[in-house]
Amino acid sequence: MSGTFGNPEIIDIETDILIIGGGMAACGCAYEARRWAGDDLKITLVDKAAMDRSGAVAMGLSAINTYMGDNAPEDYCRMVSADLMGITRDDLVYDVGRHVDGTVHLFEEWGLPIWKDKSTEGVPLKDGGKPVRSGKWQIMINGEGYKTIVSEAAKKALGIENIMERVFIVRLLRDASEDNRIAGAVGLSVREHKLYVFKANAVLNVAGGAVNIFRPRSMGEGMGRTWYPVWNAGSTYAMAAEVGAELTMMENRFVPARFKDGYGPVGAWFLLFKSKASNAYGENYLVKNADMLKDFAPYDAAFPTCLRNHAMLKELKDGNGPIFMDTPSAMAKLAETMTPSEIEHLEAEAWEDFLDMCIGQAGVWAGMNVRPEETMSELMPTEPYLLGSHSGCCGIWVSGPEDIAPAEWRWGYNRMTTVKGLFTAGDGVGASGHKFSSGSHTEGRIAGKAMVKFVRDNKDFKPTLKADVKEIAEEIYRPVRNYFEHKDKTTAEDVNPYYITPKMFQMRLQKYMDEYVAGVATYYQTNAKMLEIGLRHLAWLHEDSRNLRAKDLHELMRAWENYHRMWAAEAHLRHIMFREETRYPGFYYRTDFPGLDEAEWKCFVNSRYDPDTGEWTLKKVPHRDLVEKHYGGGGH
Ligand code: SFD
Repeated sequence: MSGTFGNPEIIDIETDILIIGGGMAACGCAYEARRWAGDDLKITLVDKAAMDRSGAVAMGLSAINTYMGDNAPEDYCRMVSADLMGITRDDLVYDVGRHVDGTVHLFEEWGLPIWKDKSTEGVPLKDGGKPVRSGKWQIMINGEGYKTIVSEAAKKALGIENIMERVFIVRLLRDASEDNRIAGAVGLSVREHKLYVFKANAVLNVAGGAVNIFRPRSMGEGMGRTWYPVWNAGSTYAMAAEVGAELTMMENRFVPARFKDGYGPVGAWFLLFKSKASNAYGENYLVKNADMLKDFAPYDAAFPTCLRNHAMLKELKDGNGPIFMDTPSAMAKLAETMTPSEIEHLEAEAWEDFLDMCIGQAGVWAGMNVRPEETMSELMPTEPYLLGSHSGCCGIWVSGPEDIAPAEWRWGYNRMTTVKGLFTAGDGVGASGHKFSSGSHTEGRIAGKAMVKFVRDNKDFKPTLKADVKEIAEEIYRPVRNYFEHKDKTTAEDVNPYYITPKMFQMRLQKYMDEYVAGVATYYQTNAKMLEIGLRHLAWLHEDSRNLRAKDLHELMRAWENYHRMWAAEAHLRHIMFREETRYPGFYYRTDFPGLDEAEWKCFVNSRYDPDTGEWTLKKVPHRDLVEKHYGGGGH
């Protein structure tokens, strides 16, 4: 690249449907859209990584967290609402619930090994096989190869010639002749000196959640270790916001309590192995702090994830940490009724739980001489993550299913955003968490079907780009020019007054978010004054984003990833600023509004960035329950 100062080859691609991302939702869309499209529509999928191992399921998973089985979708709506403090879209949640089992049956057909109860060993789920449940909604799998299996089906559906890997989409493109209409997207190859300009009739924006916008607990040599994947860089939210799509519940975040340092998931330990967590003195912190949780009635009855964190944080702040997961007692209890070979199998499973989906945790255990049957492990609330598919619900405001969404939640095609032709799913859809891997794939399928209909109904649309492609190319390659123009002005390349490395830019963002926007530094607390300062810093950071440098294509991707992180962070901050209550204690606290305010704030918060004026507006959107709610005993 040296010497060219960034004039990439520009390649134009026209397609009917463009899928941005290659994760669970993207794979679902690819499979379903192809089924409905027949052979006359062109569908193109673009992933910044390699689909076999891209996205949150890259390492694999040991459970599928959403499988209805004998449960009713209405109950699923109740559980999701209870866990997310009452503000969710029942239409969207129900829609996932009624279709998700069909998706899991497909996974099994494609080769995913699903654990079965001994009584129905070898019988597929769809023929009456009984799954091994680790909880009311979760089923156990041998999921090391989960993503490879799911992506194989997507590749087969689309044909390898319609899949582009290692292309990072930087921004969506609006149409020149029709207002508020999507027309395509532009992305850079992270392998070749090429820029791709896509024109499309419909676009699915499914690039995952946002990780590393807050300073992570893992620093130095552990940097890069997080719970949700570091390669979820907020692209979904940033790109949607930049073209004026309405966002919803961006104040919501997820702060998982996980095994310390390795970020190992706790689900199987709590639910399958029946392990218990306590403070340093062996006290059950949920029982001990039950009275405190009553302040958040009626939601306390179901022990939502944020309130469990709230109790844990109280112990940590009171000096009663660390929090321990008592793995030895749990394993000893299970072993009471087991033969030696069954015990050996149990011990293997304890390790496999991590080897299936969080290998780093197995590494921490091995490196620290931890034997789960002998040694307790610490749990820790992590840095915050933005996501819409796991135990969080931030994302984009979408049109609901035709048959059940009330008029105010339906303006077109299922899962279409407020920008015509732009769809989303999985982590992208707001106000409907707890979809997980199977639900995200399902939602991708739902969107895929709707997109085919949209394209057919709009078959005369000819995308024309509002933006000037040459200017965009200049802008996207600016970090490369910044580098080549200035690199020789100092002796240490990374220390240069004329540019900022993506890594340093990221650290600056993380510091602001950590210190002003309720990160771990302040025990997840913030107030209006702190947010004001945080916003000011973000505005300056935005100005400085023009000075990002890229010394190679990999760093060019890093530069734009961090640009996306910055946008997602700003949306998060603005929403927290707007919602004057503490709806999610344990995830974040507005210390100036420490209580729950049902009368004023039992509503969605939606925001929109106007791409023509550069102004953000935020508003309250009335909430309603479509399924009757009772919060006692929900649990998940
Ligand atoms: O243990 C661009 N998840 C769990 N789901 C379950 O069903 N069971 C579990 O056991 C779960 N757990 C869990 C989970 C995730 C992780 C990381 C851990 C543990 C450690 C959640 C699911 O994985 C999650 O809900 C879905 O994967 C979400 O799907 P989707 O499609 O919304 O996001 P994705 O899969 O991450 O895919 C994103 C894709 O976008 C690409 N991409 N491509 C082009 N241009 C750009 N700018 C892009 N930016 C990103 C990515 O490469 C990727 O392909 S447990 O906690 O409960």
